Amino acid sequence: MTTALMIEILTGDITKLEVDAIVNAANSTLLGGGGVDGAIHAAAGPLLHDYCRTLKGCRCGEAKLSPGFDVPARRIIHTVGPVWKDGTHYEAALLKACYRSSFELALQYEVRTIAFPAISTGAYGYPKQEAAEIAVAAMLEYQDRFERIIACCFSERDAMLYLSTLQAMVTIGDRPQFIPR
Ligand code: AR6
Repeated sequence: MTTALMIEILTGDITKLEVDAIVNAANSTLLGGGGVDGAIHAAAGPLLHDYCRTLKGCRCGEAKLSPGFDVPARRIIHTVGPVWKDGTHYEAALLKACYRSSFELALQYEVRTIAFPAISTGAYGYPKQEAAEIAVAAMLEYQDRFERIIACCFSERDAMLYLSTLQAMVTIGDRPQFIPR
């Protein structure tokens, strides 16, 4: 039996996506920073910063929710990825926890369409291939409970990495289960 995957791989700016929720790769203060966090705060406007103050930070691997304010997404799920050290500091478990916490929070708020950036793979230095494997595994685990799960990559190269990772993970024997959308 072949089932359609609910996972889409896009290249682009996550702040532009019209989905129920976008995920932010934040830091533990939740008060903004560079990378995708900076882009989300810039696009959502100063009310996001004010709101995030009330959240009182977030621990690595956990997630907190805010409204989308001026971004098209209705909600923003802020999660804090691990800083890559050498792979022996629970980085993989923490990165998995980011995806799971974000999905669980999304389910609590009846989010049906959700987009993720490649958490931890920028300033936090997580190796991209390993991070993509963790991201895709979590997306496959939750795909039945969402209408759309978007992996929003910031470069074509990152998108190709996600695509090959997804294809490798859903190939049963030599029969690919990946259905491009
Ligand atoms: N849309 C989608 N993806 C993006 C965008 C965007 N607009 N901008 C960057 N990326 P990073 P981290 C990609 O550094 O590694 C911040 O300062 C980027 O190419 O944003 O989790 C926070 O405040 C990369 O693939 O997040 C923290 O201090 C991915 O998003 C720290 O950086 C993640 O890169 C978090 O570091």
